[in-house]
Formats: sequence, structure tokens, C-alpha cells
Amino acid sequence: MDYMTPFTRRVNFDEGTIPDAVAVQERRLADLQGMFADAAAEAALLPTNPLIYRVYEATQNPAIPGQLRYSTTVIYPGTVGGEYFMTKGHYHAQGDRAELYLGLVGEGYLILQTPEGEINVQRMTPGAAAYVPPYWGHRTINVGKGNFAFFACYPADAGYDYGSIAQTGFASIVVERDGQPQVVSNPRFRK
Ligand code: M6P
Ligand code: ZN
Repeated sequence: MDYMTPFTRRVNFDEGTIPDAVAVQERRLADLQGMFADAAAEAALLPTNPLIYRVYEATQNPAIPGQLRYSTTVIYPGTVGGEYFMTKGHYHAQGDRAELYLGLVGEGYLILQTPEGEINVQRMTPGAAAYVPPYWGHRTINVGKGNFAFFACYPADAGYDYGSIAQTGFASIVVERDGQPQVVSNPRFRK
């Protein structure tokens, strides 16, 4: 038996970062082009291409059954035409793989959607352990004034299906109304 060597990575609970991450992914507005409901507001912001979020990958564990990967995500505060900064969102390429999120810093929403377009919203604050069941697409949204960060752990072979979200979007979006987050239907949603 070729045993894998155990290891530990430290999560910074104040920042929601992993200082010794094996990889850090940066997602800017250009990487989310076409995903915000207000196309004009998105186009107006595109020249400055703001940083929306970073993903700190703790592992590059092999994408095989039985292995896990874990990471933290820090979403910066801001909106595009009143719609809060958010992740791209994805289904798992292997749809039956679940995922666990743990809120670390700030305040966010986890929005989930079935392939049939059913929506579920979970509020995430530090300590909230939110379960993403098999088959639900998932996106996280920073609805606060500061950074929103969370920890994620998922089967290493789950994979990413970004295509369906890019094409159809989520049926609901989260916008700022009178300074408060509100979940409203997405005018650009296509089933
Ligand atoms: C969490 C996990 C990651 C994911 C990241 C950003 O950390 O779910 O697997 O990559 O959020 O989300 P997305 O890939 O949709 O941009
Ligand atoms: Zn996932």
C-alpha cells in the first residue's frame, strides 16, 4: 500500500485566508462577465476590472474517489448595479458529490439551485456550517460591508460544471435595497 502522508494547513480565522495555500485563484469582474443582471452597470465597471474574490486552495489532492480537497474563499465587499459581489457558482461535474461550507468572517448568502430551477437560500455568518447536498448548484454572495470568508471541503473528484450557470444563471439574485440584502427573481434567468 502506498500511503499518503498526512498534513496540516492553517486557516487564519481573522482573515479567512490560508497563508500557506498551495494555490490562490483570483477572480475579477472580467472572469464573471455576463453574470450580473445589470449588463450596463457591469460594462461600466469592466475597465477597472475589480477583484471580486480569492480562493485559497489548501491541497492539490488527486481527483479520485475517497480523496477530499479544502479551501477558503474571501469575497470582497461591493456591488455591480446593486447586485452584491459573488462567486461564479457551479454544479459539480459529478452531480452526486456534496460539499460542506463553514462561515469564517463577515456575512454572506449561500444560494442553491436544482437543475429544475428550485432555489434555496442559506445565510452564512461565522460558525454557520452549511451543507450543499448532491445535485444542487451553489454560489456564495457577500451581503456585508466588509469581507465575507468561508471554508469549504468537498470530494476531490467532484469537479466543476460552470457552463450551465454561465448559460442560465440562477433564478434568484441578491441585491441591496435600502441598505439591506434582498433576494429577488433574476430578470435574465433562462431555464
Ligand atoms: C469554494 C469551493 C470551491 C470553489 C470556490 C469558488 O471555496 O466551492 O470549490 O472553487 O468556492 O466558487 P466558484 O468555483 O464557483 O468560483
Ligand atoms: Zn462545489
